[in-house]
Amino acid sequence: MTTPKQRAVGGATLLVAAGLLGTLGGSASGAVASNAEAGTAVTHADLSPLNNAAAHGTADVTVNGRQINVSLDANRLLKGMPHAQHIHFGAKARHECPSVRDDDNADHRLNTVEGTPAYGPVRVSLTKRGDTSSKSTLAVNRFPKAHHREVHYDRDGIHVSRKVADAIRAGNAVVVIHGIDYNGNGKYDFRGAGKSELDPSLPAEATDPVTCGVLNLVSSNDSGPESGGGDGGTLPLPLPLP
Ligand SMILES: [Cu+2]
Repeated sequence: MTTPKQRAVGGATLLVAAGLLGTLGGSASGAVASNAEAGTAVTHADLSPLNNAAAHGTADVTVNGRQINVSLDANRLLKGMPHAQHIHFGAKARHECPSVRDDDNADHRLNTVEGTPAYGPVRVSLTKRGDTSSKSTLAVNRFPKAHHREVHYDRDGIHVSRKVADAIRAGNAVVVIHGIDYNGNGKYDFRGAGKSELDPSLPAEATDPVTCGVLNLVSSNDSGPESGGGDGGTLPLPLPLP
């Protein structure tokens, strides 16, 4: 019988071993993918308001290899309207939510593009059905509507690229929900803030970000080379488990 403490010690030793292998076996990285897909990582985001909105919520994303399960709850959104929601990531982004300092044109609102240096481009569209790639960034008809000003969203088995899976595991991905009623008239309209910078046929109110949170790692049962940075090759590890 293995106690939790023993397992924890074993895991720590494993990390050290994997780190060494990562240093020594740098050239053996070709077959890492199968290892990288072995573990499960649980991540969580607290969604905070943007653009002086009241919207907030939580998002939980579990990564299994290149598949993710997403559970998202948000409230105080614009009632009855669809809200685009995505996982954003950019290798050169800051991996955080934007602040007033990102308001490049000083118009006192953050549009989606102004937030990009903070959270990067759309990588996963959290649609209710069908495509979940960045092609569905503005697939208005397939995003949840905020009945009672709330969104409760669950979707399992969303396929993502290895890069995106790794970014989520590393705590570098950001959940963003869009759609904000600046002028408080209960709908998305052009009088609120003009045209969207993403699609001039849409009001900016439909695409500006309303709440945002970074997905942070909660737990992971990854083992082997993946824990050491994913560069350890496929050599069998000497397992120093008790
Ligand atoms: Cu987005």
